[in-house]
Amino acid sequence: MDTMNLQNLGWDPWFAQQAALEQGPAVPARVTAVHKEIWLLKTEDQEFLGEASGRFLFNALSALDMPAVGDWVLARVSGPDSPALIEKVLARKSLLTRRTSGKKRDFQLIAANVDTAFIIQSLDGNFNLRRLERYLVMAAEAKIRPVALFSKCDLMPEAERLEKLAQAAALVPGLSAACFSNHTGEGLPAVREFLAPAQTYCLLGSSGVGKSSLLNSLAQEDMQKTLPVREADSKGRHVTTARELFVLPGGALMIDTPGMRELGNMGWDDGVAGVFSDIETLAARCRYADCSHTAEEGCAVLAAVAADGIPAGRYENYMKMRREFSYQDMTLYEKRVKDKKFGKMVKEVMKVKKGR
Ligand SMILES: Nc1nc2c(ncn2[C@@H]2O[C@H](COP(=O)(O)OP(=O)(O)OP(=O)(O)O)[C@@H](O)[C@H]2O)c(=O)[nH]1
Ligand SMILES: [Mg+2]
Ligand SMILES: [Zn+2]
Repeated sequence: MDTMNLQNLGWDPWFAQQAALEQGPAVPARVTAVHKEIWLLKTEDQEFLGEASGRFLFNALSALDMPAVGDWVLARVSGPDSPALIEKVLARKSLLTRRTSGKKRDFQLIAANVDTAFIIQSLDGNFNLRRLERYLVMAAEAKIRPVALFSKCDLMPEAERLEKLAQAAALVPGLSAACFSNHTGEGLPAVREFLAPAQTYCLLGSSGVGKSSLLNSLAQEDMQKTLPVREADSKGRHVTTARELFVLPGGALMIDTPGMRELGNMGWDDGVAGVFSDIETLAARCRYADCSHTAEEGCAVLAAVAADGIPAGRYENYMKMRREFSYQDMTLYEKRVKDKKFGKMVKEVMKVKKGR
């Protein structure tokens, strides 16, 4: 298997070791786009379509097992007119997911094998530290280096920009953050500094913040379509509808994604613990081990909020994510019971009221 030329696409010993254990004619390729049940695959010198082999589908247990943008797969290429058959997804170095809010405890795949996430907010009304925290949690959970980028700095006076940048950088010690403008080009050299050849980057953020515009700026050509935001509320129009991987002129690999409508349904674990390490550290000092940090005596978290050691907004966001998480993590059965109990309670309260 000649894989020398795959290194420009991010191939490295991690994947090579796995591929070496496989026998047969399947070749490694990187997934650059997903369209329902068809995957666009890339090797150094060609692009081709792939579909999942029957055996692959049979063995796939959940959405997590399907190929995502950025994945390395082994595919059997047959002829020029028929799609290649994807036989295996190589173990990922990282995986960006979000939990879907449906009934099933399911995940939506965002991108695989991403090294760095560019978390983008625009300075024209999209700037929000609580939202940034959520994205930071998402990146931490996936074990991906986050970089906070603030777009449209042409719309904001310098003093205000610096103030916002400082607020963002203060969220997590050592967080890289920068402002830029796709329109004036200001700050773009600083963004380029984060890029390295054969490393994989993912653009994350609300619709309309300028993710595709940044891709185009960095590529110095229009790779992706962009559209103006709605004037009334500066909300984006969800122009980008699919995730796709592009090779930038300098050799960096960039995944553009559709703006996310909301970012609920987070996991707890490493993600939240990392981003809210200040609160988690305090929580260990609460008098009661099962302290809910809402009303208890001797709650170190509440004490810190009262003493302005922790901003109230940060505390509220922490508590909100905690609630979401504990609900998300219940089994479907537990949820039903809880919902039923709640329904019953509502009924009883109504009865009491009527009976009065
Ligand atoms: N003033 C200003 N406008 C910008 C900047 N970057 C992007 N825009 C504008 O913002 C609008 C939205 O940009 P897009 O790049 O399409 O946004 P997106 O994040 O890709 O949005 P979705 O694909 O919907 O998720 C376009 O009209 C851009 O011209 C910037 O730095 N400054
Ligand atoms: Mg876009
Ligand atoms: Zn407490």
